[in-house]
Amino acid sequence: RLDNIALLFFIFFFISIAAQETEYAYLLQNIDARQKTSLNGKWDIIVDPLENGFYNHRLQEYDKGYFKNAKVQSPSDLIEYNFDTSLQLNVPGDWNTQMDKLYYYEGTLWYKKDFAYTPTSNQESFLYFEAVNYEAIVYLNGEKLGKHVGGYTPFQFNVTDKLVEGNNFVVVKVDNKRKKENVPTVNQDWWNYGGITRSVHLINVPKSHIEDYSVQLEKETTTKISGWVTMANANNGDPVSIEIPELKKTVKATVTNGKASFSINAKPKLWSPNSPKLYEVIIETSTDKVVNQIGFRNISTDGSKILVNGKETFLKGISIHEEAAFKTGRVVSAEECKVLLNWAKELGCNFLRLAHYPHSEAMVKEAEKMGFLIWSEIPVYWTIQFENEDTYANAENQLTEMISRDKNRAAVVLWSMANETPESEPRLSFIGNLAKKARQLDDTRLITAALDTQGKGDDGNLIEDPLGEVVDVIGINNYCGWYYGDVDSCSSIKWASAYNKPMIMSEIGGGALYGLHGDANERWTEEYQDALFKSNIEMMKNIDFMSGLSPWILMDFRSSRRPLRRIQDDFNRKGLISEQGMKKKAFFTLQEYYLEMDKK
Ligand code: GCB
Repeated sequence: RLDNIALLFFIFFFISIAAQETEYAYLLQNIDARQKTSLNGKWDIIVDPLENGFYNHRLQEYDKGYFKNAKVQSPSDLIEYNFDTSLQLNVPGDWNTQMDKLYYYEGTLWYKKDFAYTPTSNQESFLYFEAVNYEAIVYLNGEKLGKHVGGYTPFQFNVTDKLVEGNNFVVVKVDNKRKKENVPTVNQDWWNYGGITRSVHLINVPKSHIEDYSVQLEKETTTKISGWVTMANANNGDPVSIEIPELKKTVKATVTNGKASFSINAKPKLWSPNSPKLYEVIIETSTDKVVNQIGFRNISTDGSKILVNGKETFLKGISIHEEAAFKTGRVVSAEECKVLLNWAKELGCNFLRLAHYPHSEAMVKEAEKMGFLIWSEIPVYWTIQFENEDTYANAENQLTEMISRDKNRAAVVLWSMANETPESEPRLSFIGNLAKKARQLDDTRLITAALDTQGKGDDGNLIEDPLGEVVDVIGINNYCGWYYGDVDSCSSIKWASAYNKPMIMSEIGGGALYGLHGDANERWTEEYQDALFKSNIEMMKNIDFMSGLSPWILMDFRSSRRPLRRIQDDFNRKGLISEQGMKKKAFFTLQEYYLEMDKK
């Protein structure tokens, strides 16, 4: 019996350690509107390929790591690191494009930042990271706060009891080593930019504060706005008011067990690509008040059609990686997002596939203001470990954080579970479970995944992957004229589907080096890419169940899979625009196709 008790104790002990390691709170919403201090700017860094600041020489995690930020007290002291005299990097930003020596670096790098803090009574403080690629272990004043895994979603720590009056320091161990069990796994066709790639904030909220909220049109209606607000440190019966001044609506709700639910009958002007109307929504309690700009729209399907606010809408899109034009590297500002978005507008798009991971909140918000419908994706990419439970937990966590952050964004209409995954039973249940989770968290949007697994029917390609059963909208990536088939052969390819569901051609494309001209059958020329687009457009015109497309890709982007000298030079050249902002011929071909559609 004693053994059993000891065993139980150990199990409990390990569960609580595991929970400490990986459990983070809900995400504060719309942090732009919160009182906060920016921790952006120069951070001191130490490059640590051997993880010397984390493990001792016996490779055990030890308590005198670099996170202690120790200083020499007397001349005889031996301390073999010093943040104060170290190199610096900008946050937000990837390390690869900030320092030549770090261009190919994948491993551990330590970041440190000092900041001043003055405590206020009845307040709580959160350290909020918009994204760190890939694994972050965060320490405050030498003490571990926790760990976050996944390179593209936000996370936060409640640091109220850990801040001190005056000087504080935060240290982050960032590790972007690729691992088989990770999401994404070891191979990916984009650059594994490491670092604190998005902004860091210290956010102050009242002790009794609004944690999270959802304000959306109820599924299948356009006149009923409903949702919920969750509160920290609130009492049962506390009042919450939800106000939409422009609609002259205010509803009162009360908190029960930390949550208040509400619904409002209203006739909002609906958000749509042609009229991206946002309303100011004010949520207020006796202690806290938050403001958000929220749009109301409905998204649904009818057979193979996609309906926005009940109206059939063809998704004229483009795929985008979140890389900055001209300087390359990760985007770090709304301005850099706008450069990409303006090009998509010029192309005639009403839709964006934000591939292959959740893009920054700035990207989503700017796109929303401009009227783009958005496909948002988690990096379940190619052959990840579908049989590994930890891999699943990781993917589900990234999905949860993506939905938590963007659930109030009308622009987001599709949650994508995966890209180009190979057919198998474990993969079907893995992605099936993700889809189930997504629907639990948000039943208003459509679920999709990009597939490259079509088979052959009597008369051409046949979409019959069993994953088609799971999703609401089927994405198809297809590279006729590039990875298979002659360019000329594409136009006559026929498609059929085993599912009566909308299909989005989520990728077609081919590479071209801007300024390289030649014959239409000469690879890497603009003429080849252009001919490929023309032939694929002819093919797509014949697919009557197609309801959108997002060719690959708006702009050339860095990828370590693309070494060909003088052509690729570490860039995937399938962009319609070069990384220096030069438009290739195919840009205008796709633009013309979209213009033509508008005339119909
Ligand atoms: C794909 C992938 C995308 C690649 C692209 C390519 O199918 O989804 O991530 O970059 O092909 O260029 O090969």
